[in-house]
Amino acid sequence: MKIGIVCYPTFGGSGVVATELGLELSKRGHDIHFITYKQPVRLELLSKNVHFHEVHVPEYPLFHYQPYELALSSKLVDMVKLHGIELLHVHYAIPHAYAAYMAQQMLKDEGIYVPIVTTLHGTDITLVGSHPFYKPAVTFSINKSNAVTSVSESLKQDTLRLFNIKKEIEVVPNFIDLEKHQPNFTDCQRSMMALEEERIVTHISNFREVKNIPDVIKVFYNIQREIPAKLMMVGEGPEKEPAEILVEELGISDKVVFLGNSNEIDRILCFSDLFLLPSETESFGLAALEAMASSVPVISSDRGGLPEVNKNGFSGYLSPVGNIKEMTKNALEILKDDDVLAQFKINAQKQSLNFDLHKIVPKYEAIYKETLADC
Ligand code: GMT
Repeated sequence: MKIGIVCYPTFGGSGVVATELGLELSKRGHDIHFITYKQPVRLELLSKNVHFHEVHVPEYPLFHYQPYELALSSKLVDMVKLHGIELLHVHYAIPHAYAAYMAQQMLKDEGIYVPIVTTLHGTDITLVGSHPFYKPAVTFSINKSNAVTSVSESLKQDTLRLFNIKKEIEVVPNFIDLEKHQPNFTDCQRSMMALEEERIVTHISNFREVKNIPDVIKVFYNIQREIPAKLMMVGEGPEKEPAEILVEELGISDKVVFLGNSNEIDRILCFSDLFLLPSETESFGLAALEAMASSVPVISSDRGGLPEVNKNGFSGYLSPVGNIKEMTKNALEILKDDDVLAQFKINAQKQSLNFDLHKIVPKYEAIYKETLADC
């Protein structure tokens, strides 16, 4: 199939999932066209059947806001015609599903029909999309998509609760390429980061408010009072600076390393002992899955789709949002004892097998085939 993928090309989970999906589909013989404003971060290598088409939005002083949706829908029309793209898979309702619908209508006028598959990732529904300013457009775009998927059962239920949805929503969980997380393939340089006796605790995110960054630091603060430990903070975002200040105030600057955005997540996870994700909500928690695939147990909140990913008492522990005391207790239970840690590491990796890309990607392929057959 010739598939156009529209996503946010940034470090966010939706862009990562869309990119990994496109790459795997290309390996399975499909012709993949990424259409977005920048080359997606994990799309390092373009190949015979992986293409990238950049959406340009010319700066014009008359426009207070440059009309990205317009530029995107025009680009979609051009690319569908030029490359014979048969189906558009858009990740994130705003504005991708909306722009795709406009492209579909424009193409219809020229006698071309291109169906749209929309994947909901979470923030487009729970945090942004349900805002009254966007709600009518999001509801419309979802209902007009030919097929709709969500990355967890929890997100599906949120979508049905928050919007008037008339379309069937199929849950297709996020996935992981387990080969990329094989310790044998990674050059694990633990000694560069910590002393032999120190446990390494890691947090990876885009440092937005929803991630509850202060809770990451508070839990780590409690951990390092009990056992030797280091904290790796990976990512960039608005909450990073306040986090650096909090670390300074707590007097633990020598134990916390801010690494910024990284394309070498597997290398960092390779020397990590525990992953912290105390978010206010997560529709899925891809970062937690990546940690587990690298045999890193997870201490997370119990919100959204996290209980579908992290199994309490097996791959890590779940706690109510903000319960620093319980998160600390559980983290120490895992970290204090070598044998307990070793068992949780095995379990975490085992749990990640449920999300093996070889199991999940065929589900998208089946949805594409069904959608095309229905047109
Ligand atoms: O979590 C973020 O801030 C990024 C966001 C995104 O839009 O990329 O992530 C969302 O989609 C990911 C991929 O499906 C999920 O793993 C994240 O849980 C979800 N984030 C939230 O729901 C807050």
